[in-house]
Amino acid sequence: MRIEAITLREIQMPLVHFFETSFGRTTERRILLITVHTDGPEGWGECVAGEDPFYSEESIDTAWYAIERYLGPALLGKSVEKGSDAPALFARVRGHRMAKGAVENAIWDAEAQLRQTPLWKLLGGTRESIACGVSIGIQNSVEQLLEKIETEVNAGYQRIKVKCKPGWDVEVFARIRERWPKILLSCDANSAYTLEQMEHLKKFDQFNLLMIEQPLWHDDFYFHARLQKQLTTKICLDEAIRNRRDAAAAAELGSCKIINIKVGRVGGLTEAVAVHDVTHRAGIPVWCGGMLEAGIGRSHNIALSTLQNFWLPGDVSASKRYWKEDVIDPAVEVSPEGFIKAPTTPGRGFAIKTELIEKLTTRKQTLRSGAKTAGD
Ligand code: OSB
Ligand code: MG
Repeated sequence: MRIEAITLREIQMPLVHFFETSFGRTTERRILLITVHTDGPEGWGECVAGEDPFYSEESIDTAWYAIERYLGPALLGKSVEKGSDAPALFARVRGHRMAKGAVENAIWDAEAQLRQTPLWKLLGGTRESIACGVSIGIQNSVEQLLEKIETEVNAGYQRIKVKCKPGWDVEVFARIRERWPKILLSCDANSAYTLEQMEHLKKFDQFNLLMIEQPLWHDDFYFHARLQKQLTTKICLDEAIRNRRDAAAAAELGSCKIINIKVGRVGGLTEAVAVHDVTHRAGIPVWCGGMLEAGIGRSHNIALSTLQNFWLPGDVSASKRYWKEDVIDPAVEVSPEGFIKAPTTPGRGFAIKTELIEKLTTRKQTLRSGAKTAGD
């Protein structure tokens, strides 16, 4: 496939309900979408970087910069056979993994269309449906949180994850367990604690949580290993795992017993599959995390989740939990038993609602082959 042009566009979409983590509250998403125009199919990718550099160093604006200046020019005019050819072309650029992932995943989408196969099969997926959980943000009151949990339990979701931080943890877990002693329940701290709170974190053990996600620093393995020795609750790393080497290191050090794979956080589908393979060999179960994606990102998450080692319910949930109208057709739906069916059509398996996307677009730029590569 010859890469003829790459379109960057920003769309803005209000969330149906605010989403709050230990690092802040989001009410509206600014999302960077990428279209890779080849001499064959057109591939789409979604950049999962947030509006601000609070989850990781990247934001929608740093991703735009990295793609416009470096990643786009590294691809334009080139012939690439497959999505997995992209990392080598991007290797010169350090970091900017969410930016890289957005472009690489669009090539995977184009490749799958060209080969007339669903993306999930191209990735080596074997599951025809994926198990779904939900991530529920910090609310204004515990009552509001309990109501939200009730809605999601009734909708069939197989695992409930609640965001936590100092002041919104053990009392909240106690109220949840009082009402639902048996549900699969986990928590996500997004790095809200330090080792000085070890005694406090030990109190989490009484609630039979499936895991505690990224309790300590976003870039740490060593102190998580120290903490894991003190807890019976399994630690799951999210932020800290950037690639397959991190996953291997975390497994060897005992920093965690579960890993959350996010396609964007590890730099695209090629690395996500590699992290999957490393964890599978190490006996560490994985699940697919989410970043409040619109439909295109959601479709890539679904494809990844069909791989064998994704046996824990992930954070990939129905479009309607976040959006009044999603940008793909059909929207992502979850069965009453809590599963999403892998699509059967080629590529990402969900059509793009181009008119809606056009309406939501607030800026757009097309890079064409022949442009100069920054740094050359
Ligand atoms: O840590 O998993 C996280 C959303 C934004 C940033 C970080 C995280 C999250 C979520 C949302 O938990 C999961 C979803 O998209 O449903
Ligand atoms: Mg997380």
